[in-house]
Amino acid sequence: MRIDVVTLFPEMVEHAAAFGVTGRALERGLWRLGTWNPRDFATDSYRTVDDRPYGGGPGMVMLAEPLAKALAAARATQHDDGFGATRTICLSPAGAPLTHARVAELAAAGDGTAYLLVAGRYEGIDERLVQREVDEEISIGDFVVSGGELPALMLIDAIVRQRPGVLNDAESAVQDSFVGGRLDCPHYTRPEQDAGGKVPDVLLSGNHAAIRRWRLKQALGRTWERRPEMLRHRALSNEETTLLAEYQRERQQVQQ
Ligand code: 9WO
Repeated sequence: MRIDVVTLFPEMVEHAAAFGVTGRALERGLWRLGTWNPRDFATDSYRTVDDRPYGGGPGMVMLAEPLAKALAAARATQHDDGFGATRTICLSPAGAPLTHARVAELAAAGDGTAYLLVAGRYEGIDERLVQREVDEEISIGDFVVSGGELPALMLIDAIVRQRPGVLNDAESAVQDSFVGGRLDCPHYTRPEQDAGGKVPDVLLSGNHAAIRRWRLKQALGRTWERRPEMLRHRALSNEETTLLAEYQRERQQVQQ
């Protein structure tokens, strides 16, 4: 898989992607990153990439032409490198909300797939560029940030960590919790006792069946407390129903 990003701040994307799981996967050749600066495609001596909005108002709008040229150069390179089926995605609060299912769908593409992400700056991008060149708009949440780079990096991280061979076994296990439509259980490490209290006894018991049940119960209980709508979207197994009922009963006892 190859991911290209059109951005006024290519170093920001390259630097952030070089850390941790995404960086290790880059080094191992499990994906490739390209960045394209629209400023390099501006034709005037000032290398202008923005202009004032028609209709007036504050701020500046990204010019369509340097963006279109950057996108064309990125697609040509993707094609020359043997990547087909490019999908162009713009990061915008007006896009479709990103979900685990959406990430899984994007990550399930073949090795020969390339994505082209557009990260805007200023007040926005000329709408004609979006209409002509962008296949889909994705939002990572109902808030506004200063540019599309951080949302693009979040999308990249979420996709790359789902690619085959990227996570080791331990890392993969953590991820399974959200895939299962519930939140993760609480985690503890040394020391057994600190100012915040004691580690739950069951985790020190060595009883792996009891530990698994406790973790599943905590995960279901937290999901019920914090994100009840997640539980309405899936059926619970008999074991899960029993564990959640136990959690709810214990919670009631604490409150009385
Ligand atoms: C901003 C905006 C606000 C309301 C409705 C639609 C909107 N689109 C954009 C937009 O595309 N903005 C560009 C990228 C230029 C300004 C900074 N940008 C941006 C992207 N801010 N916040 C995001 C973003 C992207 C994905 N998920 C959450 C926020």
